[in-house]
Amino acid sequence: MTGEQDQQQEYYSTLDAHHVAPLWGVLHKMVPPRPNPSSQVQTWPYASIRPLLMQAGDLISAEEAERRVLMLVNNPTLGPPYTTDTIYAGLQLILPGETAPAHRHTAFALRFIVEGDSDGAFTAVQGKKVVMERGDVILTPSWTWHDHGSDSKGPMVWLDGLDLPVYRFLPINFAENHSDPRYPSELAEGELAKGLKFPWKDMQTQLDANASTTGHVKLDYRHADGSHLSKTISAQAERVNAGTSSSKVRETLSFVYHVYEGQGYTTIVTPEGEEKVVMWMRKDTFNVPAWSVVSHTCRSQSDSAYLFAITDRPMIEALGLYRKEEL
Ligand code: GTQ
Repeated sequence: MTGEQDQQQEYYSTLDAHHVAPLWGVLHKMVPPRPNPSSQVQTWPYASIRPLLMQAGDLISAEEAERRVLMLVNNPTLGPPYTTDTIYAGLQLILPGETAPAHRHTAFALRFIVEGDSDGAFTAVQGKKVVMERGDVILTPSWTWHDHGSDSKGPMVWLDGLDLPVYRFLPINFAENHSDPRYPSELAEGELAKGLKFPWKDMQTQLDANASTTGHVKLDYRHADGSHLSKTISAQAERVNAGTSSSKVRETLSFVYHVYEGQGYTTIVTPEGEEKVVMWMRKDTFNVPAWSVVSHTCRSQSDSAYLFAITDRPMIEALGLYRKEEL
């Protein structure tokens, strides 16, 4: 070692004790030339997750668990609550006759119904009992009391999407349990459920009406006043026409995708240039790290594919960080 290196080593070894560190060793990691999400592309095929959920159904009640959820975890780089860098997602199971007791929290939640009869499973949101059907999106806005229940005949499964990773950065989530398992509620349908429930049939009607010869339609879920579903996370739905691929796009957004209907694959090229091809079928879930190039392909020659995705668009736009590139 030269005398100069010795001096540097000695200097660095003194810094820890003063709680300082040299930026010059890590500048390009702190201020990278392009986005560098920590999450990796991962898939949660429903065929492998559903049996695990049903096992959980045998092992623990919804009441005991409070929320009987298998979190979708982005291992190995990130643990819970990360499904992708900014979004938490989990698959929640409610069995006939069960109640997931009422609570409220600062975190915002949206749910996409994956499986279940349309005859009696509900989420009660601040006094409004909203019945859930496959493909519906149900919101539980920040700090609203909510419990889930089911008087239906079979299991009910939905995908939870929450902004929990935000509270790692802003550690100011509050939560409270209600004194009773159920918060008093009355059935809310049609107009009364507006703003809390976004029925799949309405979304599919819009997607189908917009289906063009280009083969790909993407629509954001919006409130009646045009605003996103929440200030943090929101959702979109896409139709990929039979036998076609969507054009390659990258955005500064992270996604958790869920396949409502169809068979195909999504090609994802991460910002580091790694290409992953996710093969999917109905009810599968996968994530897309921010600034990845994405293209979906519907493999069927006769039936279109429909994809749902949770995104962090509201917060990214609000922070002025939204960018899009068409390739
Ligand atoms: O249903 O309230 O997946 O509070 C994680 C946290 C669901 C819920 C989750 C929650 C909920």
